[in-house]
Amino acid sequence: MSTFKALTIAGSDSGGGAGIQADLKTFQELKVFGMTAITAVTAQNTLGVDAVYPMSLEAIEKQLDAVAADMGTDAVKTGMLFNGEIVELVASKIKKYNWSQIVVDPVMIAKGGAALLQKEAVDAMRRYLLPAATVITPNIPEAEELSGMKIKDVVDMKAAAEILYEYGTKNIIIKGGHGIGDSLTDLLFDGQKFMELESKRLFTKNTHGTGCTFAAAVAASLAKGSSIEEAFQTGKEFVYLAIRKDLHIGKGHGPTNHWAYQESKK
Ligand code: PXL
Repeated sequence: MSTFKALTIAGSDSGGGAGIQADLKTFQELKVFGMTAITAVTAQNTLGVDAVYPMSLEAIEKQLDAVAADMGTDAVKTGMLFNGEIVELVASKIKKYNWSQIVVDPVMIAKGGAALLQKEAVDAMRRYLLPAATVITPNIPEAEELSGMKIKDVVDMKAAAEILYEYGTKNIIIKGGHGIGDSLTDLLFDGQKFMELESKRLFTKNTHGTGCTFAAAVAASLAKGSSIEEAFQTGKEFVYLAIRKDLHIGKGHGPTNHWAYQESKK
């Protein structure tokens, strides 16, 4: 059996629900060997982010070079990149090492409002990272910021996906979790056709790290050779179950349940 590998380039969440920690847990559950390049260390729990400590560009570069020099990877997932210089560095390394299967989760703001990407870095993301991406996975507020348009419904989500496609990303997945109503639609656009996955909306406060977890599941699936449609379905199912079987940890927005997906397969 061959071993598939994925590299996450993201921030560390001391609370274990989002960021690097969510990515590694998700890779592990999907039987993909996880590697990391940490862009920032956050001090946080389910109540919020207390502090953010970005790593130096040199430290990030050394991590990426070390993984590339010896191990290589079948997929890359990017999460919290914090500033424009880090965005540019990551885009240049993806190109240099000819990495493919690139999942860009354009993380911008934590639930409590802490900035995980500086405002001026959004432009760098559009310019450098989107053209390198196999798929980007914004939620509705992130898709609004990147596309420059307001999104109220699925028709708007489709229009925003078409705008984002023009930035050179091969596939766009806009997640509908920030919408309203009892059901929600996640949307995939590959430049030609749309695929919609609908589900019941789950009402719980324990949704910390859902975006990271979704993108990590997509990256793990692509690492294993799945099509983008299959990866989209796996990501959706993984996160749906992780929210439905939530763990009730901490007093605020708790983490999701990363082992629910595998338990459902037993
Ligand atoms: O879910 C977005 C996110 C990504 N990365 C890190 C985070 C968060 C949200 O809090 O802390 C490190």
